Amino acid sequence: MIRAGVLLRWRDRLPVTPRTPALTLGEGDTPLVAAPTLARDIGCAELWLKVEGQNPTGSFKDRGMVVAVAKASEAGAKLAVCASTGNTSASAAAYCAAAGITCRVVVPEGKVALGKLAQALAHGARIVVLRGNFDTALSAVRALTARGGIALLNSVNPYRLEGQKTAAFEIVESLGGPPSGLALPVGNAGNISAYWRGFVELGMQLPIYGIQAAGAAPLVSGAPVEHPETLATAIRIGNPASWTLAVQAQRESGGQFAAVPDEEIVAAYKRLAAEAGVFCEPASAAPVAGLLRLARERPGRFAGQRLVAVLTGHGLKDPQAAIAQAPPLPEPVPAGSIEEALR
Ligand code: AN7
Repeated sequence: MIRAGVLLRWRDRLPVTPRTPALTLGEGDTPLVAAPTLARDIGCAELWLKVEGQNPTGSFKDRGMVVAVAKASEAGAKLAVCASTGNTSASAAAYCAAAGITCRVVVPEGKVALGKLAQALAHGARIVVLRGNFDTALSAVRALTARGGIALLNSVNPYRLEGQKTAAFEIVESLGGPPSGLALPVGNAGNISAYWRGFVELGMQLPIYGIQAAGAAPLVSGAPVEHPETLATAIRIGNPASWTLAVQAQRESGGQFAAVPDEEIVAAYKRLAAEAGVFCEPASAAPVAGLLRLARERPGRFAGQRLVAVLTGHGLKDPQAAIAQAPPLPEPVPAGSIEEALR
């Protein structure tokens, strides 16, 4: 089967014109995978994992990036830039490569998962490592691109959210209707805003649970966090660009923001891989940790419900996190001892 991609499949719901290039790397159409043991502990009837790590560059960013880069190309852009905790830069680099646009990415020093940097480099983007965190990097590229001539590929680019809303359409299509509720990790808050827009466009209302890491939870505390910290580096963001839209999504959907400590993110990360067979990056386990926590705080609240957790990025994005959580490799054994070693 040839994968149509987001622009072709959802063209009637996207800002596509006859001059928009038919760009695709086969993004979208990601699976919903059942997680029965986690559903049991959350106390819901069904938990479905929307496995966004199966997008071409391994994260949900591809849905919006294909639209943003196609529109930049349509407008004649030659150079594009983004600030990123990693996944945006990998996605931007790949789509810019395919569209023939030069790409530059700005990442905060130290805290970007290696798989993501490797991708951006492989796709030919030049990386600028900025002293400071993601919030500093985003302000810098926003100021730079405001002067014109360079396309900005962060989710403050409205085409990004347009593309990302297609995940909501797919979920409704796959389940044959809206789920009872949806949980997702929140960093810069673009994705929660995009999902909400998707459901609203379908005339559907359901609670959206926006889960943040406890060390980077400005939407839970209601104030920016100057020094965000979490092992879920993708969502190590202290001042989300789409703050207002995210609060609107939470309020109008009847949902909630919640914070989960890193230990609970890691526990959910391990369970997703070991019990559901889905290896995601740490940030992507936050919504499952969040649902488990909300269920513990008010037992029975999800009874009978059909929930969806959005697993935003693939586990291979952050091999260091995976290795840090795994037991050490055992000593090598001679071939003659294999039977004993495998027992
Ligand atoms: C795996 O790549 O911000 O709330 O620069 O990579 O829409 O920001 C990544 C964010 C969740 C949060 N899960 O989404 C970036 C970046 C993963 C992510 C989020 C990100 P938003």
